Amino acid sequence: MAKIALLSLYDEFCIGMRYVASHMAKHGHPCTIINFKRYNKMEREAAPKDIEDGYLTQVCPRGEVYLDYSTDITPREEEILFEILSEGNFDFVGFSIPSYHAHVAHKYTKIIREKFGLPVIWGGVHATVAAEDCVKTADYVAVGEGEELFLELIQLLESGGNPAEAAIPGLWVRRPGQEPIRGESRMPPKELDDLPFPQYDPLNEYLIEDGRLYHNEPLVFSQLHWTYKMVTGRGCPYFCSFCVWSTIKRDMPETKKLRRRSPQNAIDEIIAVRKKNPQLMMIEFEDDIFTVQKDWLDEFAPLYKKHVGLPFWCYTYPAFVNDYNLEVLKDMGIAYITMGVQSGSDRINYEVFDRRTERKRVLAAMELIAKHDILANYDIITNNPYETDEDRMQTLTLLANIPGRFNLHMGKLAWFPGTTISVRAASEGKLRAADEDLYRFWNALYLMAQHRLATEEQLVEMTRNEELRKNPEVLWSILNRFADLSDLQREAEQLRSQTESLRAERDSFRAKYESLSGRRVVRVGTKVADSVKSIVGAAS
Ligand code: B12
Ligand code: SF4
Repeated sequence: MAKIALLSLYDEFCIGMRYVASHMAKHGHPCTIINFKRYNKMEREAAPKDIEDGYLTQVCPRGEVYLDYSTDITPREEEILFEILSEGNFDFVGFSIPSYHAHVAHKYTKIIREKFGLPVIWGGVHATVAAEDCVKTADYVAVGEGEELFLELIQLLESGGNPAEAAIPGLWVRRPGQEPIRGESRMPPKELDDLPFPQYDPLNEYLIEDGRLYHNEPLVFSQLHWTYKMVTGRGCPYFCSFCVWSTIKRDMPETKKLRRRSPQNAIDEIIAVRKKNPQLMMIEFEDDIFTVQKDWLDEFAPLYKKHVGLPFWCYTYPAFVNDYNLEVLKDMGIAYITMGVQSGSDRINYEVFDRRTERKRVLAAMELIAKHDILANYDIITNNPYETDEDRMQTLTLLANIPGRFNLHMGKLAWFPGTTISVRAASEGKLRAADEDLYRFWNALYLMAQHRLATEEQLVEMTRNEELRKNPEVLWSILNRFADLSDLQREAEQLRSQTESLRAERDSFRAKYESLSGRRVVRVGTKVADSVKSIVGAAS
């Protein structure tokens, strides 16, 4: 039987690849999961100018945070990867790739083919939206949902068949010196309940990180240890221009309808996972819009409360925020919720982002979330070359008016391959064309609005201040100072809660001692005070 290694890059969650692995195992082809580096490596620097996909930049009071995944693979980590591949005697290697890691996959695929002579198969979102790029390097590219496709491919290869002649739907085949085979698109599985749950056995997979190998040991440093990320469905009814769905719906319109698992099937997955990992503390529903179907939620909520009851997180969308949904989520134990806002300007949302959600609807949704006292995470897209000052002003005033407890997740517009906004911007000469200096100014104001460092009137006033526009670093120094203070506050809060728990421990120890010994434990300080009192009393 073929031995297969599946590699995830900087992402030990890798839900899609875990689905592929479990489907393979169900059909007699167990796969070894190798997590090459873990999720959440951040560099606090601006994106290197020479990296084409420098689109992973977030903006926060410390400045711009570039999610740098490509520069910290150490020689030892590389060596460990090669040792595993060599000792495992694998026949095939699969990679799961989002676009932002494609450069890492290109590099290692070439090395793996040269060093081990193994065929390499790519799947994942980048394979789906940019197969043309993938097939330059990967031997086989799985476009779309990969469970059935990967099984068919491996079965064919095992039986000595030639994938270039087999016309497997969804499969692209590299042919050096010739045009690649570009497979017809493939319909995804209709019934998600028929798929086995994603392979999840963290103790039995490999993780290469910190210059060493983690295997057969709990990954206590990883979110995977205490959070379980899952999807209860696939697909989204929308097609926002910056999102992967805009590409998929355009290129494969027949393949992408929202499909949902049955509520019981999703609950069974969580129950099974908790048996393997009883210390799980949090469930994260990665569905694009968890609240999209009322009937589904109505059925799911009581099951979740009864059989799971853990705090959870999910995404929502302004059109699916209402009192009823929020009550249900609150009753289920929601910890926090994320909602896309993207821009405060209706023009940008409608005409550029293809999002038909009015600003007033967004604000109403925020009011409701605040009313239910749910912690919110609002996504904002900045550094957008289609915006005018008027659009930016709309975002600024929206941010200044967000009610309730919230965080902002402010990311620069990401030019993912194939999205309608990338295609449009390329044809209009606007790709990566945002005025970075101007956004240095506006982003600082956005953050000041978020953290309530100035009133709406003051912020609007600042937008008219030419000196500040020319020198936004003044604003950034305030923001940096604010970040320092927030860090100190957080530390103080931690110390306070540690002191509290130590006190509680001491009190319970004291109570136990007292009940065992029948003696009252008196604080030393009290005892000394008593003796002083008695001496003083005797002397007077
Ligand atoms: C869950 C999720 C995460 C999770 C976990 C990642 C994961 N892959 O499990 C976390 C929180 C870590 C995450 C983070 C980020 N994410 Co994310 N995430 C998602 C999300 C919402 C769901 C993914 C999912 O599970 N889908 C369901 C599964 C079943 O589908 P699938 O992943 O496509 O897998 C199928 C196929 O692709 C294929 N397949 C997958 N792997 C393989 C391997 C082989 C060998 C084969 C044959 C087939 C195959 O078969 C699978 C099963 O059918 C998607 C949006 C979406 N709806 O897909 C965004 C998405 C993948 N994320 C995205 C982004 C941008 C990010 C961040 C950069 C966000 C940020 N700014 O911080 C970070 C980067 C993190 C990192 N280090 O990788 C973009 C990627 C765009 C792109 N072109 O690459 C997406 C598509 C969102 C979007 N709407 O555009 N994300
Ligand atoms: S609602 Fe979210 S997941 Fe759906 S298309 Fe828009 S950005 Fe993508």
